[in-house]
Amino acid sequence: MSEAPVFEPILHHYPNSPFAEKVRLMLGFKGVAWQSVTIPRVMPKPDLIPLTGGYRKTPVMQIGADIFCDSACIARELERRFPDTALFPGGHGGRLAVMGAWADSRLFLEIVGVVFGTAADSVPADLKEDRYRFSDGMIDLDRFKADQPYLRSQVRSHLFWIEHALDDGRPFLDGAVPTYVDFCFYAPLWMLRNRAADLRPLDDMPQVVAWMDRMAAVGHGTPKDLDPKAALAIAKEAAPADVTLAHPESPDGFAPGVAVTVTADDYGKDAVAGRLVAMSAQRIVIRRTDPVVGEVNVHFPRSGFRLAHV
Ligand SMILES: N[C@@H](CCC(=O)N[C@@H](CS)C(=O)NCC(=O)O)C(=O)O
Repeated sequence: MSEAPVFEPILHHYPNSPFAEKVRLMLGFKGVAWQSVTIPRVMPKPDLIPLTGGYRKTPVMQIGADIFCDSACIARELERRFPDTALFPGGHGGRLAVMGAWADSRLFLEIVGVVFGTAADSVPADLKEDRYRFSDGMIDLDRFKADQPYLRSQVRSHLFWIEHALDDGRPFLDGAVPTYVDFCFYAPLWMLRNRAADLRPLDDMPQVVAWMDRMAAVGHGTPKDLDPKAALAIAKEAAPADVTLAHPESPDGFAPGVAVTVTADDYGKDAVAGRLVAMSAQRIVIRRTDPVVGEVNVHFPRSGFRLAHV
């Protein structure tokens, strides 16, 4: 990628999003100066959609006119731009990515099931409905409520995996210092600890609790609040980066230059349309023009995202 003028990362997020907590801590870990835009937790998100072209999940990172969707893509971009204090220390990137993906999908969704199912009767109607629609019925609080014995058994089973991963006294999951997996595992457990405290899920998990305290101590750094409209103006004034990726490849027959849509394959399946600018085994980059922000690049991970011709 060619180096554009230096912009501080802007995180579009809201306080109690676990995937946002994953990214806030990664920013704190890397000691990166960053700016914070608070977005709504349900649709509509009028100051986010002009940047992403339709992707509405939380969080989204903006750097100038480059927009990074999904915490896995954000992590790789932070590592590329700020390689000191590595999230993926040499030679271990693949293994850490596999473990992180398990926490981002399986562990996250079963903890969502426990947290939202336990709170089903007190969750505001707009949030309940929004999440049901957003996930095509996958996030169904009444079903989660009815399925609590199973969901709690799954979370408990997996909490013991994490408890025992720390048995040799290591302070972090991969050893002496935090790596990408710590942030991925911590985020859903942070949600569980804060929002299902009455269930006392960590009472017999002393090593998990001590590790969580170490992770919380990483902190978020010192973000500066930014007005959403100012973030839109930054994108409009900036030019999207020229992107060249190593290992360009297209097993599915797509080539840079063609018109495509990009869609998450799990939930929040809002298609984003644009012209394919670059792709690799790890990333999809499309260029789109928006009346509010002008030309922007929107970056997605390759894993978990579907490309389609328009
Ligand atoms: N794979 C995505 C998942 C993000 C995700 O599911 N975020 C939740 C909040 S923690 C979300 O988007 N909820 C709906 C919303 O915020 O509109 C990532 O890693 O960033």
